[in-house]
Amino acid sequence: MMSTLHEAQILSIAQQGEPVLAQLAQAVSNPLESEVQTLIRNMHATMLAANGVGIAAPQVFQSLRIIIVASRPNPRYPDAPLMEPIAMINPEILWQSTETCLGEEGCLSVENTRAQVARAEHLKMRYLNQQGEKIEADYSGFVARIIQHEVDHLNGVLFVERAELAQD
Ligand code: K2U
Ligand code: ZN
Repeated sequence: MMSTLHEAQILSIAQQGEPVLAQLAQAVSNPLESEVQTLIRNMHATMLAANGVGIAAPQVFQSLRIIIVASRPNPRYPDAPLMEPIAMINPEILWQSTETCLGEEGCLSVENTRAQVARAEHLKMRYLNQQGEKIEADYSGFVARIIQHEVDHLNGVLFVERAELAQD
C-alpha cells in the first residue's frame, strides 16, 4: 500500500441501519485522483484501528466501489495468511467455484454479531489496483471470504443477510 506524506485519518464506521450500507455503490471513474488516493489511505487506517481484516468504502460513508483486503492470522482464523493489504477499485468477481465453505464472520458495521456464512472457496477477480493498473488474480480460502464479504458491502448486502440459520 503506497503511502505518501499525508497523515491518515480514522473515519467513523457506518452501523447497520445506515442507508449507505444498503445502497449499490458507484464505480470509480478516475482511480488516480487525489480524493480516491486519500480515501484509500483513510480506509486502511480506519480498518487497522478497528482490527478489521477488510473494509469497504460504504462503511466509511463513501458509496464508491473500493475495498481493502488485509488477511492476517486472527483468533477465529489462526492459519489465515498474512498478506500485504490490497486495495481493489471497481472489483469484479469473474468466476467463483461452486464449492463453498462455511466459516464464521463478523462485521465492523454489525457490532457484537458473529454468524456462519457459506462462501465460494475459490474466486477469479478483476480490479484496478491503487496505481490504476488492471489486475486479474485468483484467491481462495479466508482471503476469498473477505473479498466476498467486502464486495457484498458494495452491493448493499450485509453478512447477516447470508447467515446460515443455526443448525437445530
Ligand atoms: O467488512 C468488515 O466489516 C470487516 C470484516 C471482515 C471480515 C470478512 C470476512 C470474515 C471475517 C471478517 C470484519 O469485521 S474484520 C473483524 C474480524 C476479523 C477476523 C475474523 C472475524 C472478524
Ligand atoms: Zn462487513
